[in-house]
Amino acid sequence: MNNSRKRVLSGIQPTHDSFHLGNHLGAVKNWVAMQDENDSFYCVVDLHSLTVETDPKVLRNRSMVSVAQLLALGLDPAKCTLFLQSQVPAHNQLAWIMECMTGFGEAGRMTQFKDKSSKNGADRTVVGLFTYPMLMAADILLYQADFVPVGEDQRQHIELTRDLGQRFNSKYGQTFQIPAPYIMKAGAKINDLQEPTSKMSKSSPSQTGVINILDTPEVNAKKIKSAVTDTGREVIFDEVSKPGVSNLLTIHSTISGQSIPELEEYFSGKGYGDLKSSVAEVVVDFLNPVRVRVNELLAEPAYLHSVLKLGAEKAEVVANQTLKQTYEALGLVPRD
Ligand code: AQP
Repeated sequence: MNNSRKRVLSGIQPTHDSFHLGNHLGAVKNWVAMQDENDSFYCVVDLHSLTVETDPKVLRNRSMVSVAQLLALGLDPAKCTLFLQSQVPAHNQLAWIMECMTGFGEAGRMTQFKDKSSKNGADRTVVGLFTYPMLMAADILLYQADFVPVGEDQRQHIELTRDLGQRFNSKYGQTFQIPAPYIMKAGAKINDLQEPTSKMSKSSPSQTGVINILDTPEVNAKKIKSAVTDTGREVIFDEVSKPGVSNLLTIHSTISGQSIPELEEYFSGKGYGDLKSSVAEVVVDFLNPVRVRVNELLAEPAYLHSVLKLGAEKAEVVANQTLKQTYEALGLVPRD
């Protein structure tokens, strides 16, 4: 292996029957772009998804659908290591160490925890949601990752991971690489089509503003054509006064590769209806072959399992090495 290659780690939760366009444009698109030049580890973080109670059959199915989507979106097991988090036990083992390094107040300040727990109320919020960022820190630090490609919403969790890694290194000696977030400007936050000031989210109470990768072209085109737009008529990128139009332009630009100024020029003199039709066309053309490929892959479960087995074996070599160093640094007595 070329030693100048950087180590990359990222993960995605199998919390829904389909990923949405925000997951792809904010995260997975960068994973695909980074697999050629870097030593990349990508995992479906099924343990994280246990913070939401799910029927076991549904969870198993969603994990496999997630893997199929990642492959269909362009991850290549010959170029990256693709695995399921639960198949590499070192994640849970390092998570406990991270929990013992994190202050209670520090964990309570995580905005994702505050948002989700305030929506559900204390009695329906599990402790796992509180410790979620420490498991995420373990996911990242185990692989000595240089970069973590994520959407903007995950920036705070990466900051915590950096703090925990630095804290450990300064107390117990150099053990962890300190990772940097890798957040592309374009696509870092795709917003809900009906509420264009909130992020598109799998757990959004209404799915009418969420473009699911596995929905039919008709459903997705209809959602885009019903997107909320703004006052005025001009197609101009301005996130403050035109959040709906700006979100549609971002979606178009990140998929078509045309820059925002090019698109503004193209749509000058045209209306919001033209913009929506064009976005619908670009999105549907992009998603159609992905959906077909996902269905082909799901018809080959043995292949999907073989990809995951190989991925877990490769991941475990790196993860176990880091865990061993961590235990030694802490003074835990080795068995052999
Ligand atoms: N709207 C978004 N725009 C850009 N990036 C996004 N991501 C999520 N939503 C957007 C990025 O997708 C990656 C995987 O996300 P995840 O499923 O692990 O977690 P999430 O952020 O919790 O995704 P959701 O859709 O919001 O799920 P729920 O509703 O279950 O919490 C991450 O890199 C994330 O930044």
